[in-house]
Amino acid sequence: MNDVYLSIGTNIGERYENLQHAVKLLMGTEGVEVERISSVYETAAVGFTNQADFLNIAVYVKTIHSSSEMLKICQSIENELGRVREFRWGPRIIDLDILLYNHENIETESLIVPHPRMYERAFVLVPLIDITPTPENKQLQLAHRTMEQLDREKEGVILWKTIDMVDEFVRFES
Ligand code: A4P
Ligand code: MG
Repeated sequence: MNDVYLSIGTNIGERYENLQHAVKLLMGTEGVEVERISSVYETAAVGFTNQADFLNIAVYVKTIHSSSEMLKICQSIENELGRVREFRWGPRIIDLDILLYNHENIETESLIVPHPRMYERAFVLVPLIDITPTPENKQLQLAHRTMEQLDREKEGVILWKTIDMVDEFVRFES
């Protein structure tokens, strides 16, 4: 089994429902086990800043799928939720990014892992740290160390809903 960390973000429509929908689709994917989900954070937009705040979470899954298969699974979930790509870093119903795949460094035309911008982004690191209380590889240790230097509130990351268990996440109604 492979250990994969995903970052999921949304800033259009019913944001919490979008996250739930994406996680339910992940849970329903053969060969994918959703092991942990972070709390939900409301985050100021980074990159193109003139857009609505996001909800962001991180998810830890175990999977039999390769990294390129996982990318396809993420993209098919984005499509299923009706994501339309207007411009880079623009508003989105849902965005699923692969942060880490085992502790591999991957660089293909369609996939770069660790995600190239993850260490600059509190909206990625804060949820990731939630689900990795004891960081067991160098990439996760770097995520923890980087976040220790940052002030999450200054970075525009605010706790929106505490989540302790996967089941609780998919049951909660916003
Ligand atoms: N791709 C390469 N590596 C990966 C990876 N590790 N995971 C390729 C997922 N995809 C990866 O992605 C563009 C291409 O990246 C894909 O074709 C894939 O082959 P996309 O999802 O189509 O487009 P995008 O999301 O607009 O681009 P990108 O570069 O993924 O954007 P970012 O850097 O992820 O930024 N602010 C807040 N607060 N919260 C957010 O969630 N998200 C973004 C998106 C900007 N600002 C945000 C947030
Ligand atoms: Mg993306």
